[in-house]
Amino acid sequence: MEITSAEFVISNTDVRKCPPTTCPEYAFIGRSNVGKSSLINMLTGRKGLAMTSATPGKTLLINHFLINKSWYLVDLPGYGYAQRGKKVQEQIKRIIESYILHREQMTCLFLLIDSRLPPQAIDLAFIEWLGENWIPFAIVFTKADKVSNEKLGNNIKTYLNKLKEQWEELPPYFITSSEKRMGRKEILDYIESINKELNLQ
Ligand SMILES: Nc1nc2c(ncn2[C@@H]2O[C@H](COP(=O)(O)OP(=O)(O)O)[C@@H](O)[C@H]2O)c(=O)[nH]1
Ligand SMILES: [Mg+2]
Repeated sequence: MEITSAEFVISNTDVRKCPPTTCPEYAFIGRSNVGKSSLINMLTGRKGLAMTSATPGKTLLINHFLINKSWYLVDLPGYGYAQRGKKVQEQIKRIIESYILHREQMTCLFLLIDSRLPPQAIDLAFIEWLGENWIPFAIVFTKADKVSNEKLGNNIKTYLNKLKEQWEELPPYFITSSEKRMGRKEILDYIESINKELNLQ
């Protein structure tokens, strides 16, 4: 799929104030600093579209980007940034959960996982919560340029094996590097196939 237009539309902390359109939405979530905003920029080919930062925990907002005038990419606040303090973390949790549970337009949630690390308890707990709530999701392993191919392969295998302990069927997964533009076509093709099923374009 070609991206012909990508526009920032609105930032929110309240799901009720998200765009009132019925376009399908593809949302990106994961721990702070995992590479959500960089991935959105890489997918759209617009460097400054989503705000990226080397300091974790900057985005506390739900950000909507309209793509090809027909569907949205959504940058969600990152979870699990301990330095932020309990109260703020609770607030972010509420924002994330209300978007995921109540936003009917949300078609698929892309959960970003740092490909350099062994499975993290906070991500596994989040995946379990997604399962309990029947949320359609796919996994995106990020920062693949930062590990050797061997380590990358092993880490992903370990992750999938961990998921198999809980899941009969594994979710779709993608291996990406925003730095190397890796995984771009795969994710965009996946989104396109869902849009087609929804009879969009
Ligand atoms: N090498 C490398 N760095 C990345 C990649 N994706 C993100 N980063 C860096 O990781 C940091 C956090 O990225 P950001 O997109 O702001 O993460 P977010 O908090 O999940 O939105 C930034 O310094 C990015 O430059 C990647 O694929 N490769
Ligand atoms: Mg971000």
